[in-house]
Amino acid sequence: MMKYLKYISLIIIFTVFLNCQDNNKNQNNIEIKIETKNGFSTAIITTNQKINGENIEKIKTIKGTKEEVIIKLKNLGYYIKEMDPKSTKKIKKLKIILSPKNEANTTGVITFIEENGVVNMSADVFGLSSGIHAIHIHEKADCSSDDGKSTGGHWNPTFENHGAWGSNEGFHRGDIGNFEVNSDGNGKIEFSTNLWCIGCEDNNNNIIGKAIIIHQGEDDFKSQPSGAAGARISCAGIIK
Ligand SMILES: [Cu+2]
Ligand SMILES: [Zn+2]
Repeated sequence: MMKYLKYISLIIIFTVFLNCQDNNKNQNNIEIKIETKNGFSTAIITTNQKINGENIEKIKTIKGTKEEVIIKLKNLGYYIKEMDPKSTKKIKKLKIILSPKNEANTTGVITFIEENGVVNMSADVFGLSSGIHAIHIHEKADCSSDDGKSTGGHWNPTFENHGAWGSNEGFHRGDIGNFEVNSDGNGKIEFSTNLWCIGCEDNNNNIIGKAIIIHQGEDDFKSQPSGAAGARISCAGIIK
């Protein structure tokens, strides 16, 4: 899995149409293509200029790390909001390992990938009883206690009621929900949201320093403050 993620290649194309301000009212079409592969970026700037009815095309190539390319483009005057280093396409990845709690045998691997303001979580959980189990983010990355209670309650930075994710009556930022486990005892959960981030400044979104908890039971999405999901059977701190 990790081996293949290394080969993820990103292609971003920005097209900018600018009206030239010079006296001849010549029109410039500028297309900037940025390709990022294995951390290295190539920007190809194609400029089409009409001079006396004749189309003149110029191509310029810039290479380097994504950040270097963005700075060079900015220095050339090609500054576009989406290419601002703060909001540029950037992938953050974090892998954490679940440890059993409450004398259960439940383990697992959880990967978080943040891309374009969306965090995708993929969790593989092993050693569960068949049926429905709850998974939440709890407020502290402290899995030290045998019962998992050292992680505190549900992560709820917006002070809402516990509920199903996206519910109009409110939900915690940690209310991921339930997942199903077959007779083999293994479960898989995929989850995506733009309400999380991996290590950003916004404390309402930042999942770093919190914990993933797997429960013995099912979240009823009603009981306050935690959905009556039963014992905490596996825990992982969300830390870098
Ligand atoms: Cu929980
Ligand atoms: Zn909750």
